[in-house]
Amino acid sequence: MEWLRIPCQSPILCCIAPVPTTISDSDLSMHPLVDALADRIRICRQDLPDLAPLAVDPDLEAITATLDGEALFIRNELHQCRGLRKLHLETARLGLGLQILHCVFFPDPRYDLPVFGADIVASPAGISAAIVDLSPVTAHLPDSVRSPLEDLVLPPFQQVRELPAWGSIFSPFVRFIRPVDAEEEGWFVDLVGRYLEILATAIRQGEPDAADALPTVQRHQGQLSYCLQQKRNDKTRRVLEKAFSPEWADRYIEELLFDNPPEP
Ligand code: BLA
Repeated sequence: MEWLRIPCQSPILCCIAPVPTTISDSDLSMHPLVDALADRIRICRQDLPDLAPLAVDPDLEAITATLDGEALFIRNELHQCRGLRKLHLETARLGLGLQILHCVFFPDPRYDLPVFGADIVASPAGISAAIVDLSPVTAHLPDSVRSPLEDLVLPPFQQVRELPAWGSIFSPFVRFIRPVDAEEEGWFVDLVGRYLEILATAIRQGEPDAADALPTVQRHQGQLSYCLQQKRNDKTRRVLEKAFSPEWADRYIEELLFDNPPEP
């Protein structure tokens, strides 16, 4: 078995893929929407105040496997910045041509900020799910976020999908769609860019509360609930279990995807 080290942009990243003999471009290429959205998220992320890389457990940052001769990999990027305790961007190929972009920016509970989340699921049949939200961690979104979201003009996506039951964590501004063509994919990337601009503005305007202040404690609780609800998405777990193993999937979900927020 040969091992291939795929060069990545971030110093904290690496991705080591076991490959049979050679690896072709098509083994590594991603759906254009996955690449375009990852690029847009990285551009927006770069402008966030006090951005710094976050250390990841080496076991979880370099993730690879093969399934039926196909190279599987997960690429993780983790950062922190003012107002956000953990910015996680993951791009992955997980077997049967399944490609995932998973992105969650978790706020520092001392700040009155929502959770930013975006997810794309692509297969050879096309994009099945594209979702973006700024999700509240208390009963309501902060005004600094709700008001500009209300002013957004939404593109006329043709196929809007229904949220699953665990999706009660999302805001009224969640967009869950299946883009029907390249134009709609472009609209989705721009929409995610707008959500991130709104978050960036709120981050710059916000001031932290004390770690033991009641609103901080309530926001910590709210973030915990967000993580618990996300863990009820069986579809994520099933894909990871099949590509790796149930034990590995459990650890990945509990320790990296939706680890409980530390006490503020
Ligand atoms: C659905 N998520 C899915 C599906 C798969 C994954 C295979 C089913 C596709 C479909 O319904 O069309 C898989 N998603 C993953 C995997 C990862 C991932 C393996 O992120 C990570 C390694 N999911 C999130 C986040 C959101 C999210 C942050 O992780 C939203 C902000 C949403 N995914 C989400 C929703 C569905 C979904 C709402 C549809 C679930 C359903 O209809 O039951």
